[in-house]
Amino acid sequence: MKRYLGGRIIVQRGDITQLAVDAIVNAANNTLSGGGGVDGAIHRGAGPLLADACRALGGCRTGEAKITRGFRLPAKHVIHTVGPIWEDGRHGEDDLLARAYDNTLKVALENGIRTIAFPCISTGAYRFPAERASEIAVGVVTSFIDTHDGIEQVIFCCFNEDDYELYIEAVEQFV
Ligand code: AR6
Repeated sequence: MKRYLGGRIIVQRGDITQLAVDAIVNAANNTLSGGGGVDGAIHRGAGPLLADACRALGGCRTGEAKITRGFRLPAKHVIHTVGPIWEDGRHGEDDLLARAYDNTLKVALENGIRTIAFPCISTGAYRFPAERASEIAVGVVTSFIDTHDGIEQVIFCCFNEDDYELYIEAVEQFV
């Protein structure tokens, strides 16, 4: 685990469903009806009431974000966002990924969330190149927390060692 800016940014390896933070972020799809990867893990950890709560939200556009409770998870809330599916980088993917991070943080702030953990959105099933995604994620998060004191801590929760290394590099470029 690495801490930056007095602990305001943390880069760590691990399973996001284990984190007892105010909110964990789900890399969901437009239907919010569950799936594989981190989405599947979050639904398994939260239990079936999460799917009921998601159904009531009526889906989520790419780049937007919606909140539910965390149910049986240690996290109090889940913020569901939808990153872009990578095509070739010329279909607005960078901008959509940046909006997913930014809108998630806006929803967090509106709901009084102070501690939040992100997975590496879009870099699994949606095939967004991991290094490029890490730079976008870190760029948006550092500029957001710079201007919004309400967010006290952001954790970049990396499921694998490669992502962990990429995030350390990216954060060290920005801070
Ligand atoms: N904790 C933290 N990170 C995780 C975990 C976990 N428990 N499990 C996987 N990851 P993906 P996407 C990492 O595919 O690319 C779903 O089916 C994983 O290693 O979960 O945004 C949705 O329903 C990778 O780095 O999300 C959508 O249909 C990262 O999470 C679609 O996949 C994101 O990989 C979304 O695709």
